[in-house]
Amino acid sequence: MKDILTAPFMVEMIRTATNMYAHGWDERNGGNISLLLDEADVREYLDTDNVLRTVPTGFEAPELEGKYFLVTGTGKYFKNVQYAPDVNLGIVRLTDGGKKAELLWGYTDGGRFTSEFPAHMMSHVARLRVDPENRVVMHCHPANLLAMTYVHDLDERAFTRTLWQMCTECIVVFPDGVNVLPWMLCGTNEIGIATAQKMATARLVVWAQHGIYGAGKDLDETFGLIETAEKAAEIYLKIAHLPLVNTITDEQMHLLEARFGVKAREGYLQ
Ligand code: 2HA
Ligand code: ZN
Repeated sequence: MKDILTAPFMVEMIRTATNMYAHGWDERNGGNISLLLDEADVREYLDTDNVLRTVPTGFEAPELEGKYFLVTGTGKYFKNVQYAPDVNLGIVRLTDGGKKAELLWGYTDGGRFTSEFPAHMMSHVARLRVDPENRVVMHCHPANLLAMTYVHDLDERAFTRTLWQMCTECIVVFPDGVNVLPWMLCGTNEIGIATAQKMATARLVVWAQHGIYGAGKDLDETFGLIETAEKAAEIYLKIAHLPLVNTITDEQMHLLEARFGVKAREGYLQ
């Protein structure tokens, strides 16, 4: 059996959490990540018959039966992941139609998966339905996107169009746009269901006055997705109080669509 701390998925997870902390997106215990693992990869590092503990999830997700996830722990600080991955991260396998999570590695202080586990698992289900390649769900609290939800209309088309207009790359990186949930109580199945519904049509879901969810096929791509939206929100906050002299027009957006082979969300451009 190989050392799990050398597994590419583990190394990438640790680097990503560290980088997110460095970006200021994950103060204290803020944020959480879940990464869907291939069983064959897990078996290179763990005896998958050795279940350490079984934890009820409080929801059902039959589509995820038998699936393995590397997940950040509840109450854990991204800042500390690199120094004690086995305390701050865990590998679980969902069983009993998703109602139970079997711990195979990690959470060595007796901890458990993130309080946002419902939103993560339900979002995995939603994204896998539209993209079988999806592996990552990532949540964090980037300051500019968060700030934007205090001063910008939360209408999804309006919010998306503003972000697209802030950097030329945006429509190329997230042509599916950004969906938005109003403020809701976090950590609940209700916000999990609502997030998953929004994930059916976009890989980015803003939680107003809280943060953002991103989904993607690997950690790098998902990080980059949030990074691009956050950069756009930063530009918005720099210019929102100034007279607007120039913008990226819809005509120019159509040129970007053609040049980069992407299709903007239906009805979002004129
Ligand atoms: O505590 O970010 O949404 C982690 C969170 C909750
Ligand atoms: Zn949060």
